Amino acid sequence: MLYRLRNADFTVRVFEAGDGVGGTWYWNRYPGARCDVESMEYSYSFSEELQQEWEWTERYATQPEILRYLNHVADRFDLRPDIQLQTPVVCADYDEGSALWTVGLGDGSTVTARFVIMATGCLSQARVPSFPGLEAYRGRTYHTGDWPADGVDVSGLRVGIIGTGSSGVQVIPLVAQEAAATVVFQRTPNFTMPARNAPLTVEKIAAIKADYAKLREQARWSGNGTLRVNYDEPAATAPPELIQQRYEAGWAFGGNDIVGSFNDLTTEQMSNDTLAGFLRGKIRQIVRDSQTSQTLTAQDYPVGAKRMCLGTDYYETFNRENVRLVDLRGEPIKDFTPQGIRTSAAEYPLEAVIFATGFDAMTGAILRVDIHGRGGRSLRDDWAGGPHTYLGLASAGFPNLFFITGPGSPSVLSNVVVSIEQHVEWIGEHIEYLRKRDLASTEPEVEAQEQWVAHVNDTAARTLMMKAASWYLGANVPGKPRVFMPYLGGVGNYRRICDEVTAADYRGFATG
Ligand code: NA7
Repeated sequence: MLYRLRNADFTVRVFEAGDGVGGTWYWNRYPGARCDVESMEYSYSFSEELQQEWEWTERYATQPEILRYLNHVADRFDLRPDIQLQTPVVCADYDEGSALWTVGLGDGSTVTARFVIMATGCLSQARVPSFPGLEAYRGRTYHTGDWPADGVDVSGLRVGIIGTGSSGVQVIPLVAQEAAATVVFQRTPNFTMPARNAPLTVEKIAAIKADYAKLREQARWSGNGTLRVNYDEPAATAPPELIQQRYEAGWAFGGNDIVGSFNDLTTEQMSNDTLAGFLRGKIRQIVRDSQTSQTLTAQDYPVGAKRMCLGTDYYETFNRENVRLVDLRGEPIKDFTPQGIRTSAAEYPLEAVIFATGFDAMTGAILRVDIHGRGGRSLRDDWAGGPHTYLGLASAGFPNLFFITGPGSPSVLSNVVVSIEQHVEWIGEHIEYLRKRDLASTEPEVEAQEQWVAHVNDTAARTLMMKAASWYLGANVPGKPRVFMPYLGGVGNYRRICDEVTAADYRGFATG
């Protein structure tokens, strides 16, 4: 966004809480942290030189490699002079008279700006649940989303890990290799696909680079922003042999392409059950202890309704002597004691506890900033019952405020780099449009916004996504309203809608 606006001759300043660039890839430094979208696709397309120069080394890039990439981008385009690090933004107030925002920074100073763009990320507000007794616990504690920069040595320790989402699935096998004992506290079993990560071959890199522009365009108009193969036929009427063959091929290929095996897996429960059954069968084949296997296969929601995880030796790790799985459904955590964790059935002495407990997703980082718009109205109050946006880009009553991959856009249900670039382009063009016409402000019309919110909800309601207590729905944060936040209509379809809004002179936006 900085690069886009600077190229259009705007004065831009970026404020960043961390002491380096990278966002998610700056904070999530836990062992095993890796992207679940393939590296050649999970990268910027805005510069042909950049995409030709940069050499990804693995099918799925590790956190250190992605962080190196983002630092390279910052240097290559000379972005650092306009990025102010170690500067959290605490509040933003809109003044109707001047049509300017006053942004309050962590050090008490303020800046004014015509436009404020929240590039705050969907998964950047790490969350430690409030367990009784936690403050009295004497061991060490870590959160995967706020990992110490100089690493953590767990060798020889008894380590507890709470949470088995994407982060837990990645960190557990590596901790188990170092720690004396690893106790995994699982509330909801996930579905984990083998990543089948491997070094990228010179031939594969060359083939993609030779065709990069075309492949990027294909991803932009796809369902989820990747080059995944999606078969356009339902599992409901497919012969069992074909179903088995596709799933076996998907399992062997690795990654989450398996959900593209049939076109009704996200909408038809019985079709989804065929995939769930297949995956449970694989887990049972891997995990030797029958109780552990049962706990790992007790999913009570459709595949994909909680984010599918990619792992390397995840299920195999539960065959290790030094790993124990605790089923929190059978024995919930009562509290922390000074020595460890106490469940309703036992006390587990632990020298360190890793919280892989996720984030206040989608809205957490936006609402952490105390934002006041027209007439002093508060965004926190306006969104108390769930986020209200038009296209996930802006909210009525908050002129000249934009969200990159905000709630109500495909965001986390897409290759987020594709979605980020689309929003950056759209916002950049809209701001240029206003400047050209000498317009001081823009904001969604309430009617257009509410129609969009209804459309986002209707689209989700037609799928199986509402059948899980997921962070997509805010269900992981006690008291958070249950509203399905990402837009499920597909990346290409969403792009077309945004382009139509632009072509229709920003239909649904009131400018003045
Ligand atoms: P997730 O996917 O939100 O996973 C968090 C995990 O922590 C999940 O297994 C939760 O169980 C568990 N959790 C959360 N609160 C508790 C409490 N109070 N007690 C026990 N267990 C708890 O976060 P991740 O960091 O793994 O991944 C987030 C995204 O980052 C991921 O989807 C990728 O997009 C990248 P639950 O399922 O809620 O029962």
